[in-house]
Amino acid sequence: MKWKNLETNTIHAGKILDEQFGALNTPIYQTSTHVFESTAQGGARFSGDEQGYIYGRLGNPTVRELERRMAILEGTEDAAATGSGMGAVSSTIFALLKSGDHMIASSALYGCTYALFSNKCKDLGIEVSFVDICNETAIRNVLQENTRVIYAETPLNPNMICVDLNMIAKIGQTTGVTTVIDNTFMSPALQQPAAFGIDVIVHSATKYLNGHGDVIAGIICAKESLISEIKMTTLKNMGAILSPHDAWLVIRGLKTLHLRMERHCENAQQVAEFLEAEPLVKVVYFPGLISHQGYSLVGSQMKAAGGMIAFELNGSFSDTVHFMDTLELCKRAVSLGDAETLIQHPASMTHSGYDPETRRQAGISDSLIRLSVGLEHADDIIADLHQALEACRN
Ligand code: LCS
Repeated sequence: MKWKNLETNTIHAGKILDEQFGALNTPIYQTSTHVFESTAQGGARFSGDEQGYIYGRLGNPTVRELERRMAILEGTEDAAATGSGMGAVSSTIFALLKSGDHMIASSALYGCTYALFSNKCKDLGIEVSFVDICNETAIRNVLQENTRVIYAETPLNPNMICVDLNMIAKIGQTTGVTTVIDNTFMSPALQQPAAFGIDVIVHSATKYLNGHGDVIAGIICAKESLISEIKMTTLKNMGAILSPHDAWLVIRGLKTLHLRMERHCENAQQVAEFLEAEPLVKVVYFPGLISHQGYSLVGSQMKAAGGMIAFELNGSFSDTVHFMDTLELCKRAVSLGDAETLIQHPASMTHSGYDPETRRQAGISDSLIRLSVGLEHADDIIADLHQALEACRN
């Protein structure tokens, strides 16, 4: 059942009722396989004549509940849960593309997605054009007969550039190319790409969806036929499936998604305004600032600006390192979307897989710092940033 408001859906929608015991919380079906009543039943499940569970890699009731919940939250027909965000990206891409096909992707992307597209896709004979994905002409200029996929994140990891979903969807719809958006930085609480006509939404559920820094997981949301194809091909045969326990942790996280996102957004707005007013900070990239490229999309495409900020210091690389090493509350860690404020240096960490020149062209400078603003009191986060900036002034 689906309710009118997302706040209710994050808690209730897609829940599979426990008819036997009436458990409020979804049980963790921690089982690798399912018993058939008869040989004939086993055969009927394999042939598809009878619905039912077979083996954990092909489906699990707890994982299924997460999938149902995410399909409702993203507004797609169905969803498939994966063992990581990269499992979602790779299972999608290899279901949609084969040797000889062409894909258009954003030049800035999460580092491992970029590595997958630039290395493994190439090895497998899939051609990828990396472009400025905000530029409609640049996209149209590289469209080919064999283009099958347009792929982007919005906001882009790590430089926070926002991509116009209407523009991407329109190109996909007029050319028949499948559009894929990684919605990790926003979550469906702030942005629902399917509502703009995007075909496939992928997530690292490790981040905001789970929100507690205790699971690695991914989700693919799309129409039923594509999800079924992904499940029967790349997911089943390449095996990037999610465990029942991890699915349960993400379901638990989802119940507070809307509340957590509200606080992430409020805190990030305050932190971004503080950083922008700081003389030692050269530039702040945050969609909630009027100076930001994506500001006009807040309120139209995005319900709010989110909890992620990127910024650069006025100073050398060693000043950046000194600033980061002086922080006490903000934790030096990759990942994002957790209760704790996390800070990282993309050029040496998440995006170190780029060659330096390509990275620079993708708008990821050596002095860029990325902050995932947590759920602590905003004043404490700002005080920590302030004391670390003071240390750089001395
Ligand atoms: N998509 C985006 C936008 C991501 O930021 C990440 C991970 C992934 C996909 C992959 O998800 P995973 O397999 O890790 O669940 N991003 C990370 C980051 O920025 N820091 O550490 C991981």
